[in-house]
Amino acid sequence: MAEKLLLRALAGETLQTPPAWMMRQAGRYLPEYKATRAQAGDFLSLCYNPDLAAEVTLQPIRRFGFDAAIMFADILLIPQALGADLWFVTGEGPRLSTITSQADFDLLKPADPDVVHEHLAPIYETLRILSRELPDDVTLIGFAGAPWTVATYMIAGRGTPDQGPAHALKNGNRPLFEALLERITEATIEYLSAQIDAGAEVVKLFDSWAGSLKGDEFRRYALEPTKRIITELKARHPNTPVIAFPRQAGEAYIGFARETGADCVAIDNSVDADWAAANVQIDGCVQGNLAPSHLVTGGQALVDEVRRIKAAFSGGPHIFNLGHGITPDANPDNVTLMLETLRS
Ligand code: 1CP
Repeated sequence: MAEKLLLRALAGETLQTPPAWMMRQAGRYLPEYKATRAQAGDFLSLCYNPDLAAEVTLQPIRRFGFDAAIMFADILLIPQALGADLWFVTGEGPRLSTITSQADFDLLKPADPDVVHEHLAPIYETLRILSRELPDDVTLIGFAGAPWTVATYMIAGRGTPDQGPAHALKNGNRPLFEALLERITEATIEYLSAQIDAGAEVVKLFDSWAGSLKGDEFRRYALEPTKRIITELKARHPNTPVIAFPRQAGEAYIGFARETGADCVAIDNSVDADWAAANVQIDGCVQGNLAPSHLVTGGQALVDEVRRIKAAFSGGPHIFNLGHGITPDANPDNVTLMLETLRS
């Protein structure tokens, strides 16, 4: 059997048709996802139910035939494993207990492997089910949030437009901020390593808020923790590729793979594909970068943009994806059109 397309692209091969998957491909734009979620009760119950989490992971594979499946879970399960309270407010998003003082931090659990694994055992079970049930040509992706992005939620207790509370803690109590980042980094290494043991063939680090760190702070709090996680994972699992997604990094995408050891850099849609091909793809595989809004509007504009991105990256290794997650108002028919265009 030929090696899976996604793994070939990650190994640096230039393919005529790039492998494709979508961020948030299991999500609320799919009626079958909404049905399974209703069956689970709420979002977190879905994440911690291995049979149902595996089922929603498989739904977009069955419907569309993507080249990769990303396990269904969330980046905020790590804070919960460390002892933070976590709940989801329907229609609004996640809520967590906040960390703004040393006393808050002291309540967190240590990042010991046993602590992490005890809480996250159902996620590993989801991966084991998926390893058995996925079609032979589909690659299984595990993931975690990057430390800075996870910290922004732990500090503020919710999603924030400008990550203001996290910047305030960083500027006001740097030792505490750095201790929190360190705790998350250690837990993330154990979590991703166990995901690989449970069957993840690739892991991805989501640094969704990397773009709000500039200059030296981008290096210290986005690039360095990513590098540390990848270095440790490569020591334990030398053959497992890592995708890094420092979203909205702009110019800082240049050299990010080289400096962190990532096998692939995922780029958001604020960056032009021709620019990324010239400046980022020179170092290896890139993933991206269709604007999710095209899957709402569809039509000729979608077709033209898929062709343009495919052509821009055709000179090197490329994984076709969106620049960010698909939105709940997207039309599934546009996903079909996207893949037909890409593969024709
Ligand atoms: O009600 C629902 O069904 C909730 C919507 C939802 C979904 C489908 C959330 C809540 N999480 C998820 C799953 C999820 N989250 C996956 C599963 C796999 C897939 O892609 O199909 C993944 C990889 C994530 C990662 C994630 N969660 C990120 C990083 C990627 C990104 O989108 O930037 C972030 C920032 C989160 C936090 C989170 N979880 C959910 C929401 C709505 C948010 C964002 C909250 C905010 O900032 O306001």
